[in-house]
Amino acid sequence: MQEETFYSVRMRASMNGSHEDGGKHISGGERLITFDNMKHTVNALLEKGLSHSRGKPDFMQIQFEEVHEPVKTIHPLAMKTNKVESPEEGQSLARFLLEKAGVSRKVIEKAYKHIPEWRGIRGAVVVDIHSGKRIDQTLEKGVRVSRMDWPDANFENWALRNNMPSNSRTKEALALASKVSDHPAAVAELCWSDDPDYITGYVASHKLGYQRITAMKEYGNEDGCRIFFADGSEDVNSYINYLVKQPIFIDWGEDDDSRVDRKK
Ligand code: PML
Ligand code: MG
Repeated sequence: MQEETFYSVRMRASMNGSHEDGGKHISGGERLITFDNMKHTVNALLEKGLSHSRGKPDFMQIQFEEVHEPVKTIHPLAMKTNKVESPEEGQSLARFLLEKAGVSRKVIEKAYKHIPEWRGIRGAVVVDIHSGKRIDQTLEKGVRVSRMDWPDANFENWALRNNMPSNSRTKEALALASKVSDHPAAVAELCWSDDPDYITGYVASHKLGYQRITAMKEYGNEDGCRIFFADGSEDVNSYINYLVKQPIFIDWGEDDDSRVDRKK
């Protein structure tokens, strides 16, 4: 029996009004914590939203709620960094990796055609690998993956062993990608940031691990992307419900890093 009570804490910040009123998305954050960490976490999320390269927010919401579902612990995906010379090379590698993960070339190209029109969406878009169509019903909001966290001490061990700076950006992105891929309907994820000063993105899947790509766009560009390619013959509503509601902790162990490219 799980004895401790956990809380989901979420932050979203925007400029020129709230998201609902058409404001520009600035920053978001999701944490899963115990009550004694509440003040610290709320302060950290406040700081995150206030000091952002996308601009100064004039709307912010920070909310917490007790989580009633039992927390599941999973391993992080194994990570690999692919160094590329240009966004063109990065995007072409991303397409190659998506295909390797099980998305057909036709569906990849269909999704890429829609990326410009999806750029205002705050969360992720879910695309069916059979039809190439968007299958979530979340419109401009997108699917907001929440209720996951990676305890600092364990993340710092991971960062040390993987020669990575222990910054929260990678921690949050890898925690999210690991949660997203740990479901039977998940096939692959494609992501790059909407922050103008951050151009590394990734393709992730259960099979390929977390494949960072060092250039996915030009500096100064504020268009991000997050697409979850899913098997639409599975129960997609239960996948989306899992993404939003299932509480997940990430826990890394020494053995987890040999898993890049392993078979599902
Ligand atoms: C990383 O460097 O591994 C993170 C890449 C994706 C960042 C996504 C974001 O900042 O929104
Ligand atoms: Mg961002």
